[in-house]
Amino acid sequence: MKLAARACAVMMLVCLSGGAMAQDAKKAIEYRQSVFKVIVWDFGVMGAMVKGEKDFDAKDFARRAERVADMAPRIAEGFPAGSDMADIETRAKPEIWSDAAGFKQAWQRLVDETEKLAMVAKSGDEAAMKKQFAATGKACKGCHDDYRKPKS
Ligand code: ASC
Repeated sequence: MKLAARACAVMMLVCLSGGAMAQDAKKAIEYRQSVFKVIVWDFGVMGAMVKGEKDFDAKDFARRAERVADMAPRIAEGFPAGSDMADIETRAKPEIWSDAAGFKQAWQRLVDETEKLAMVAKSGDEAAMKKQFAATGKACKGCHDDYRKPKS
């Protein structure tokens, strides 16, 4: 192959793989944002019950706690390497990738607290459920404080 043709082929491959990576990053961003939306759907209703804005329904609370515990482990999958590079504006801080160990720890804390919430909710003990809901909210907030940019 002539040098020019070879250079052209290499350039095309670079562009194609770059496009595929951007596509993967976009999919990961859509995935993680969807997971957070699904979590907030249930966590919001539970919060309204805890705050007394909505009647406390222990059974419904437990059903939602199960859902949240099922979603939380998925979060980490939504932040693969390179998904900070997409040309898409998000509130994800670069520390998610530069401090991957810290991010993993904060995420694991959420997973643990949501599991505990689902467990406690099975008891139907309203006070215990409210207490563990607060602990779970703290795990949400802990990660947001360190790894999420404030709303602009
Ligand atoms: C929510 C919600 C969060 C957390 C956080 C807890 O209901 O949407 O992000 O709780 O505010 O402090």
